[in-house]
Amino acid sequence: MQRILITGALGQLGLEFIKYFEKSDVYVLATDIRTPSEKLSCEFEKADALDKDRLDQLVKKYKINTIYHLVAVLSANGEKNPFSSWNLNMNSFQNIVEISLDNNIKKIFWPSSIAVFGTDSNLDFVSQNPSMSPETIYGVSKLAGEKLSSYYFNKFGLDIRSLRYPGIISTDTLPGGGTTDYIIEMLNAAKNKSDYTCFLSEETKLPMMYIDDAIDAAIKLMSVERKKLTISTSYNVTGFSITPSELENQIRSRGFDIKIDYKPDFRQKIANSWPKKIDDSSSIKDWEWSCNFGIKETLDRVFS
Ligand code: AKB
Repeated sequence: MQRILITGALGQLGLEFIKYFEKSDVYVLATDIRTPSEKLSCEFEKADALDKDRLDQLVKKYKINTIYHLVAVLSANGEKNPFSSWNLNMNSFQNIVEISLDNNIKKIFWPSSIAVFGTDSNLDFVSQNPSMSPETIYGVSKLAGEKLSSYYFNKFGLDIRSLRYPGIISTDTLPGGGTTDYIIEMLNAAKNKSDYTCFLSEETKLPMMYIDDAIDAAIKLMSVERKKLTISTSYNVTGFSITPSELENQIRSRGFDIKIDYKPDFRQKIANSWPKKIDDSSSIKDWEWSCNFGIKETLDRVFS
């Protein structure tokens, strides 16, 4: 039986993984530095991912054999304090690696991001393995984690699996401190019939993915035989690409008449260094990834 530890469980992805696992036959221990605002459907322990001893005790106590390590300071928040962001992103990663080696953890899921690319990467259509020069501390830490994942696999056989997530769209569970957050803010503004000021310019195209596809992709990647995986860093995945003005048009075509202004801030520079479109053919080939939610399906779900 899978006995899963989720770190950073109260974040956007964590809460959705908990919902997903509720329907399946696995044991889940959720951990976070925060306290849940309502009762979760699984066991919860408050834990700081920088506290290696505490995590190690929990892994032993709950006989964990699989870890979803989701703790991270995202791109925009990361720029406010690069040193503490690096510390959290990398040292929590290293803690999970050491604990996994000590406790014979079978598999780890660790999300990477489109933030690993940079203006050297042919941003119009980013391939799986282009030249990469991330411009945020978040991107630098994700790229370092990718390289370490490959190193630990080759050195110790440690099975870390990873996806380079684009912006993830969920309106029930909110992200925090990302550059792609505008899409969720604009959708929620439409739902709440309130005005919205977008922090990116109208024409900023970025790749996005509906939350169900994000969860589905991780579960698929985690369930495939390791020998099928040709990439030991992180796989490109994508749903669809969209600009704020295209999203605004889509929202209007569904009858929402909200006022949207554009006032790009420091996050514009981050977005300018990120891909417009992603080539996810390696994921399609290696583990039969397919996306179910385009913009239409995503908006049908968001506004249902
Ligand atoms: C962010 O905007 O920082 C994240 C990401 C794309 O990794 N949503």
